[in-house]
Amino acid sequence: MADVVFITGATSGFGRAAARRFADAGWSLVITGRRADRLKALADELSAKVPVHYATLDVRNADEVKAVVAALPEGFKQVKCLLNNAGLALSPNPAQSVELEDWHTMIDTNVKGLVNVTHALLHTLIEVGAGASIINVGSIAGQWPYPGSHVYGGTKAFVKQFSYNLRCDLLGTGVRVTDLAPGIAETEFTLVRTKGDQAASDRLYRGTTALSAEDIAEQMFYIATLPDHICINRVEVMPTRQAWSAFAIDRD
Ligand code: NDP
Ligand code: 8X3
Repeated sequence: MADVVFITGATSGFGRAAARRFADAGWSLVITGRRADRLKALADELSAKVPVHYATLDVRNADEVKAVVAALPEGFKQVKCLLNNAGLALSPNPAQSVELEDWHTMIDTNVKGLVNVTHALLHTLIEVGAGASIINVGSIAGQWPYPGSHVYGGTKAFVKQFSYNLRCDLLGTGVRVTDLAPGIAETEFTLVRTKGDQAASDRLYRGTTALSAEDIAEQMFYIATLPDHICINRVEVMPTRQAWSAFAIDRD
C-alpha cells in the first residue's frame, strides 16, 4: 500500500505545493483546510495520479479534528507523515496596536490547532513506527525577534520547543519530529497577515527573491523520505537574499 501523508493547510502555499510534491512521488494524500472549493479543485487535479481524500477542517476545533481522523477511509488510515502546516500571522504592526482577538486567533491556530492534530494522530504514527514523521512548520520568527512578530513569533517558538519535546517522548517509537523553520516565502501569508492588502503583500516580495512554496515542499519531502534512522530535528531555511539586521537603539 502507498504511504499516506496528512496535510493541514493544503488549500494554499506550502501545503498545496506539498500535496503536489508528495503526489509526484506516489504518496496517497489526505488534504485538509477550511476552503472546500480549493480542496476539491486540488483533489480533482491530483486524484488522476494518486488516491486523494479531502476533508474540510478547522484545526482550532478539536472535535472536528478528532472526527476527521476517525472518518479516514480505508487506505488513508495509516498516516506515515503528518505535515502540521496550517497557520497564520495576523498584523505586521507593533504589539501595542494589535487587537487581542488577533493574538487569540494565532494562538488558537498555530499552537492549539497544531496540538489538536498531533494528539489525534499520535497513536497512528506510533503504530506505523519506523519511518513515520511529524513535520511541524515553525518559522525563523520562532528563533529570532523582529518588530511586529509579537505573538506570531511566540507561537512559532512553541512549535520549536514542542517538536524537541515530542522527540524525547517518542524516542524508541521510530517516529521522527522536525521543526521546519522557513524565512520569507511568497505565498498568501502576507495577504492574510495584512487582512487582504494585496499592495502590501506585493511590496514585501518585490525586488527580491523570496523562497517559493515549492522550495519548502521540497524540504518537506526530503525530510519525510530520509532513511528511517535519520531524524532532522530542525531546519532553518532563508532565501539567500534575507539575513539579520543590526540591533535597534533608542536615541534622544
Ligand atoms: P498561506 O496563507 O498560503 O497558507 C496557509 C494555510 O493554512 C492555508 O491553506 C489555510 O487554509 C490554512 N489555515 C489557516 N488557518 C487555518 C485553520 N484555522 N484551520 C485549518 N487550516 C488553516 O501561507 P503559507 O503557506 O506561507 O503558510 C503555511 C505555514 O507556513 C504557516 O504555518 C505559516 O506560519 C508558516 N510560515 C510561512 C512563511 C512565509 O513567509 N510564507 C515563513 C515561515 C513559516 P484555509 O484558509 O483554507 O483554512
Ligand atoms: C513567516 C516568516 O520572516 O515573516 O514565518 O517571520 S517571517
